[in-house]
Amino acid sequence: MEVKMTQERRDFLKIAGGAIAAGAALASPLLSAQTAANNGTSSESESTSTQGEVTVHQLPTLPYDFNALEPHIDATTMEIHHGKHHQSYVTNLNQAEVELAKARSTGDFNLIQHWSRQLSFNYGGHYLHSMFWKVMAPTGNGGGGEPSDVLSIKLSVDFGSVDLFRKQFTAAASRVEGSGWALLHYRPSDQRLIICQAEKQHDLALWGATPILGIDVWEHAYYIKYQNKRPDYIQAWWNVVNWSAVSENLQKAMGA
Ligand code: MN3
Repeated sequence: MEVKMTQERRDFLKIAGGAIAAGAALASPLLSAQTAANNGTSSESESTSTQGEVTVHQLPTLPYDFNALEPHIDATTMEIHHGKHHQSYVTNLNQAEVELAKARSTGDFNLIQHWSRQLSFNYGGHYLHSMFWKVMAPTGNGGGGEPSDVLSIKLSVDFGSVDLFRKQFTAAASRVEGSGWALLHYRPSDQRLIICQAEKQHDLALWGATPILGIDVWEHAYYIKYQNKRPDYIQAWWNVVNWSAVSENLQKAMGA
């Protein structure tokens, strides 16, 4: 991997570092995306180097211990899910970024379909898992219970009631075909919340809508404890939903 550090890049990092130190509370995938976007105009002149800046994505730290979500989600599942599955999305995402930069350097775009797909799949995995860890918390210590008043009102307006929201979300999660997610999104075009499914990490994704809550229903998320009983896992999962994190996600998505 050859990534040359330009003066422009060094200057940018100094500025970005200051902003981060000042407490810019951006989730790591969003920060990475922004860093990449802000660097989109920088370029390298040497033909032997990778072309354009490459973001190095990192596995976020789990905000609680592996056993913190028991008995609803077991420690072994959490350890493998975070340390192996999520890590592999981060590793493969970084590889895709480097390979795409190499393709720009060499002008060889023969594998563009493969690496573009790897970028979508693994960025989807990194983004959704980064959110997933944060929208869960130990039961009775941030997890479970009911949404805040403001979020309850929003859910009631958009779905009829909080109970109807839960029913639709549970049904969507139960019936994802194969591996995927149920996701609650904020859609800015009409300022409402909508529920959708995602297959794998990215298929059926909605453009312009921001996920604020999601449940991973890949078998790796529940099979050790629940085997084929996905509905039991989904019911147990409601006990660890961190509603205040969901409210924060909504505020961010609304630009509030
Ligand atoms: Mn997963």
